[in-house]
Amino acid sequence: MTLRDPDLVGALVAVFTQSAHTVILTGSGTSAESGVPTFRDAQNGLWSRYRAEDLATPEAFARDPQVVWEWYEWRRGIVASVQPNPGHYAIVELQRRLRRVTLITQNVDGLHQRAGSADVIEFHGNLMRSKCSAEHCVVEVDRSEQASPPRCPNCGELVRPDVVWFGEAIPDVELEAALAAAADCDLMMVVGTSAQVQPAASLAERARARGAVLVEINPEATPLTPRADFVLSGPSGRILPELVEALRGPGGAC
Ligand code: BV8
Repeated sequence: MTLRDPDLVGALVAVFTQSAHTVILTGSGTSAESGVPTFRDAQNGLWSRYRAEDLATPEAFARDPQVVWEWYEWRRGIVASVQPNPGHYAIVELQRRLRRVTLITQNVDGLHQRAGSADVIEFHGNLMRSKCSAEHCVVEVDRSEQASPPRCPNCGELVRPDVVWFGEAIPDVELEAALAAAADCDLMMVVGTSAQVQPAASLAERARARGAVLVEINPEATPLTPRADFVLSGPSGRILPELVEALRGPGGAC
C-alpha cells in the first residue's frame, strides 16, 4: 500500500473532490503493467540495434519504410495481445467520479479506450490506425496480409502508422484541446511519463503556471517531480486503484 499516511490520503481526497476540472496526462508507464514496453525500453530483442527516436521519424520511413513498418507491426502485435491494467480501469472510475476530467495520453496503444475511457485526447496518435502518408486519411489495413507497408487505395502512396513522429506537429485539434484543458484545469495528475517529450511535457508546466495542483505518479523521479505538489512514487497499476479506494472511503464523498 503506497497511500498509507492518513494525512496524505486526506489531502489527496480533498484535492480531488474539490477539483472543478481535473486533467490526467498519461505516458507509456501507464501501460507498462499491461506488458507494453515503455518508449525508452521498447528496444529489446530484435529492435535492440535501433533507438526509438530513430525509427519514429518521417526521415526513417522515407529511408526505409519496410523497417519502420515492421517495427510498428511488432508493436501492434504486442498491443493486440495485452489487456488494460488496473491503472487504466481506475482512470475510468475517476472519469466517472470526479466533476470533470480531461484525459490526455501520449500513448499510442489505445488501452485507455479498451478499458472504457471515452473522449481520450490521443496527443501522439494511435498505432492501431494507419493513414495515407500523402493524404493523411485513415486507411483500413488487413494486418494479416501486411508484411510491408500497403499502398493508399486512393492515391497509391505508402500507408503509414497514424502516429505523430518526432519532428511532426501535434494535430491541431488534439493540441488545442490539450492546451485549453491544461490552461483551465485546477488539478493535473501526470502518470507514467519521463516528461522528456515536448510539447506534451510542457502541459504540466502550463497547468502549474495557472495555479493548478500537480500530482505525479511514477516509480522514478522526473523533471516534473520537483514541481509536483504530491509525488506518489510507485507503479500506477497499484497507486491509481488505491487513490480510487481512498475517494470511495468515508472521507471521499465524490
Ligand atoms: C514537435 C508516437 C514541432 C510515435 C511519440 C521543444 C518543443 C517542441 C518540440 C521539441 C522540443 N524539444 C525537442 C523537441 C522535439 C521532439 C522531442 O520532444 N524530442 C525529445 C526526444 C527531446 N518533439 C517532437 O518532435 C514533437 N513534435 O515538436 O513538432 C513542429 C511544430 C510545427 C511544425 C512541425 C514540427 C512530436 C513528439 C511526438 C513523438 N511521438 N510517440 C511512436 O510512439 O512510435 S513520443 C513517444 O514518447 C511516446 O508517445 C511516449 O509516450 C512518449 C513519451 O515517453 P513516455 O511516455 O514518457 O515514455 P518513457 O519511456 O520516456 O518513460 C516512461 C515512464 O514511465 C518513466 O518515467 C518510468 O519511470 C515510468 N514508469 C515505468 N513503469 C511504470 C511507470 N510509471 C507508472 N507506473 C509504472 N508501472
